[in-house]
Amino acid sequence: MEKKNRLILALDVTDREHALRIANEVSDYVDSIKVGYPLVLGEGLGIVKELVEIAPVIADFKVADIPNTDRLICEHVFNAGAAGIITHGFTGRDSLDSCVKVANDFGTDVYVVTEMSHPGGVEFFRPVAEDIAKMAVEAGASGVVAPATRPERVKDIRKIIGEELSIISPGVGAQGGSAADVIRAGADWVIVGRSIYNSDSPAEVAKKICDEMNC
Ligand code: O7M
Repeated sequence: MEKKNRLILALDVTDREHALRIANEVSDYVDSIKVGYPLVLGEGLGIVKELVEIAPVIADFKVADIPNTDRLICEHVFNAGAAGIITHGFTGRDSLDSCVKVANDFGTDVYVVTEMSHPGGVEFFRPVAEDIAKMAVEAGASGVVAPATRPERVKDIRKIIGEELSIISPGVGAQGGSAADVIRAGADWVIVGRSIYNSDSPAEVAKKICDEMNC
């Protein structure tokens, strides 16, 4: 993913017109659009083909299955035009290897969730987040997902993964995190949804977040 604005739009709206409107409005300020279950269950995977005309798409299916099922999911997503996919890591190395292999065949990216941003994200993830980050490096993933709500954890995870992998970081705005703080802690991109798509002026909010990160 080309690093220009450091902002990834989390497009968790559920209908096509709304999704395309928001995506078009903020396209100058985002490096990628993250599409997940809310929009794909609402409109089908075909929405990815439309959105890639506006910006590169990362498919957030938090893939978490056996290697064969993971392979099938990744193939569908990349054939639909996504430039990247988000997977879980707790399913183990063989599952992650399966996703990375498909991504390498397509020339696309895999991002692995380490610790989640919501309060419950510490309950089970905290003790294994570092091990998942290590595994992401060993498996040749492109990057990891780490919480903007806990910049100190982003710092910890950056130490483990080094400089080669990217950190994409959700939790800015609606979940309380600060874009500038988490970029300073070592994130490469922030992922922002509600603060942008629920705003009356999505482009203005996106621009403001980009300006904040100019740190
Ligand atoms: O800005 P929000 O809170 O409206 O949206 C944040 C987006 O990031 C939303 O799509 C979540 O599903 C996602 N997300 C988290 O909020 N926390 C996480 O720990 C992980 C993700 C995510 O994108 O995982 C890949």
